[in-house]
Amino acid sequence: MIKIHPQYDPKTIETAQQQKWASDKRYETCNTKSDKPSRYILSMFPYPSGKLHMGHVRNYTIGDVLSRYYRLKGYEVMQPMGWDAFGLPAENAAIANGVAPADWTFSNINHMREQLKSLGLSIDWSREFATCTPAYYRWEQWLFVKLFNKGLVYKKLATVNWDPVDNTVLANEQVVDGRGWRSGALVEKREIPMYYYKITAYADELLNDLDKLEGHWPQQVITMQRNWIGRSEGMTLNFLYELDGKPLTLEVFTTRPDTFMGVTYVSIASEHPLAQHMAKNNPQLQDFIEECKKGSVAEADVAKAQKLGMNTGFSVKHPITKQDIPVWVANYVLMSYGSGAVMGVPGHDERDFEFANKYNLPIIQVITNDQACCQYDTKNWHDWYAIKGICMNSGEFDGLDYQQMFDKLLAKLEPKGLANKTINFRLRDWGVSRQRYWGCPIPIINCEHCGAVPVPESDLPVVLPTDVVPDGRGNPLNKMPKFTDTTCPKCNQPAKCETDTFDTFMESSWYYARFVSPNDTQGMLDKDHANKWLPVDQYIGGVEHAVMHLLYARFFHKLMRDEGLVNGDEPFANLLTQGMVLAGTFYRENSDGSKTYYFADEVDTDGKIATLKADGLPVTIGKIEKMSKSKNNGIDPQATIKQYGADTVRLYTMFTAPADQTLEWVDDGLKGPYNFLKKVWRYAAEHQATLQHKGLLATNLSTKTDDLNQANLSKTGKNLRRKTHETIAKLDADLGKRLALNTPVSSLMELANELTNFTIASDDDLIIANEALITLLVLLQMFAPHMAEVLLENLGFNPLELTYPSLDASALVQDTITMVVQVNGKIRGELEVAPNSDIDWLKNQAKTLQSVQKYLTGNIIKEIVVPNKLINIVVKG
Ligand code: ANZ
Ligand code: ZN
Repeated sequence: MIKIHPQYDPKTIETAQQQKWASDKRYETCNTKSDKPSRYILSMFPYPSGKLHMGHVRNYTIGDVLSRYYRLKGYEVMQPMGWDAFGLPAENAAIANGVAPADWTFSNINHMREQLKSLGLSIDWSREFATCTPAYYRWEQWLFVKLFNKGLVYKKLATVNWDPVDNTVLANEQVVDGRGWRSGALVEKREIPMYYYKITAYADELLNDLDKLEGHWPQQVITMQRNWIGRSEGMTLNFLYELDGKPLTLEVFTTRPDTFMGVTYVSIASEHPLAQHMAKNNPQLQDFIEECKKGSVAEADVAKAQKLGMNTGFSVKHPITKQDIPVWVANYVLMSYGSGAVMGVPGHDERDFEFANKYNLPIIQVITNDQACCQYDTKNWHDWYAIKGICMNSGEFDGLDYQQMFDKLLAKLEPKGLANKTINFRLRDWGVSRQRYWGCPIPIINCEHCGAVPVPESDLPVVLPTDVVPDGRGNPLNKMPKFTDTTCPKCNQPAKCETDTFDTFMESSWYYARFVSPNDTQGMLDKDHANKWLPVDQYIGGVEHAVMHLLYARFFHKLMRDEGLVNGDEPFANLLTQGMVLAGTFYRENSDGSKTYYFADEVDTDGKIATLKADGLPVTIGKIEKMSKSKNNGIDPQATIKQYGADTVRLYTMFTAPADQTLEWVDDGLKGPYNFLKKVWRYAAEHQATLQHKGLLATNLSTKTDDLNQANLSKTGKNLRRKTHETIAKLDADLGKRLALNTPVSSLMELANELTNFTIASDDDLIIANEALITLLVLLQMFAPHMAEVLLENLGFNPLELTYPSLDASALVQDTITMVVQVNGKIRGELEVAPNSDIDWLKNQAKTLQSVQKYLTGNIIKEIVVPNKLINIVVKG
């Protein structure tokens, strides 16, 4: 037998264990059917930024604990890992350091893979892939072509941020205060053709299927998805006008047709065709429209921007009152929503009120409500905002409520073609074109004669050249005839390859599915393999991906389903959103108001005051914030693993906070789990020595628990057995049902405490201690896999044969209970008795207690027994 070193030495054992797991391919899974049920556990894959952070550590440890749990429970578990490898940071690094994005990315991957391995994750590395390889992205191109031919992908002009100095399109985050982040040039808006995925065709399904996820996904995420899809029921209404003698209509979308009689103006987007038309003979309006083009195109920025408008001098007729209504161009109207035109009801809409107030347009109250707080007045207007009620100042509609007005208006105008019941979604089609180099090429050939022609399936993939160092001045692919020059597949004339690449959300939308057959060269997915593993049983990731990523992945799943590639409607059966990892901050304020942040190890602090080690002068203790580079409050996982070992880091991140809540990192906190592991190690070593001395085997003793005679066990022995089996039941419920990963660690610590305090006084006691230790180690193996496995192996167990410890329900039964004895409701004594003892016997026992007898000074008129709890004797006299 191997001799256990009594000293816990994480460094040596962790490296050795990791090498062993790699060489025996312990965690590799196969795709053939097995008689075991399967579980697919997936933590969101990382962007290869270069360095693992604590958020990763938390994310991947949660996935790993659950993977190990289900393996013990007899499941075949797949836990894969890959790299979300396209994206802007690689191009920025290229600009800063002159390295090719491909080289930067792959060297980061190599580094981060080693970091991940040092955490001891039970990952199936045979399935690893990076999304920037043609073997992966060719299938994204393949699907694009299929969808293009089905009409689910289309081309449309779109507005982008344009940097006129660098001649490049900027992402929203590259626009800083209206200027290009690199050049400092004022950013312009430009219209360029882009490809769109028709996600709106799936809007209803994406919304309705959220019902299926109820109870399996965090409610907050479901709500965010619902809001993002944003279904609004309302009406399109038409105002009338004439142009060159022709009768025409201007369409608006409203969710409040009940306010139709309160319209005092109509505002249209600057891109609206009517605005464009009016501007032809109106240079001032032309200038204003140009002005609207400036600034960010992000919807949130549009909402925040100051409301600006200009009267076109043109008016339309209200179809009921026949009054003239002025038409304004306004910067807050989005061309992409509804009809790109809004009926202005400043009496009841917040933005319209602000606009009308600014430009002195009339404000009319048309809704009243007895519940409203106060007299309607434009000064307390805000109290009336968004209130539904009864129509007033609305002529023939006076006195009607929302629904009545809705129905009457529709009945009146629909036959004339002036109104329609309309459902609008806030969700927009997904623009997937990016004018970037480091992404998946869009497989389109632009031909002068045939237009946009998809690359034939047999010519896929369109491979992105990797020996390129972008300089930030436009897409380098445009300067590479080797890439762009081609012939049109339709007419065989010279043509150009598209140089735009896909939004990187495309790659992360289906990687979960590719893991089932990562090396398939024949198709996007292998259907049999997909059937075996999908949907993902447990998905784990940050709540920051609650909207976009999850929505796009759900959309892709439905697209792939409709291509016949996967079954089922949803990709992720269960979702856990892990909380952020936070840490304290230390800073000094500079004379210009900016702050210089210091790392925790540069500072001496008692928690109340802090000084900088370098100069001994005070620094300010700042807020506890998300670990970030800008605040210098990140804790390096690698350094922490080096100091304590991965097992301690894993335990610490699991038990410090519930998985879905924020975790406040405190370096000193690592000592607790570290000492716990040391204690378990020492106990196991002593236990092994005892067994060796007696010529016994732990594996052998383990089989003897069934033969224990319950009746003859010592009281302390029974208590330890009960604790052992309570722990088995508790962890099963915590991990399998409640997704609680912090409380199991405390339970294991409690079990270890009882075990180390237990005195072995008999052969039976030794069997019980042995059972407790083996149970502790098997369960601990999920959290601290390196040390637990080494200890189990040293005790003679084969780690490949470990299963979740079986629960002995009889061990949970308490064989005596304490009952309270009262006289006239006051506690006068206690009885140690067997549970469910005979009631009459209990009454007699109670009366024999000395402490009780003292008070039985009169006639006993009543004896009440609450089973297993109390006995109350009522006396009088
Ligand atoms: C009149 C009105 C009165 C409105 C009122 C609201 C309250 P949701 O709920 O998000 O669908 N709207 C319509 N098209 C728009 C566009 N292209 N750009 C900006 N705003 C637009 O919002 C629907 C409401 O947003 C519509 O209902 C319209 O204003 C405005 F007391 O019409 B409402
Ligand atoms: Zn052609």
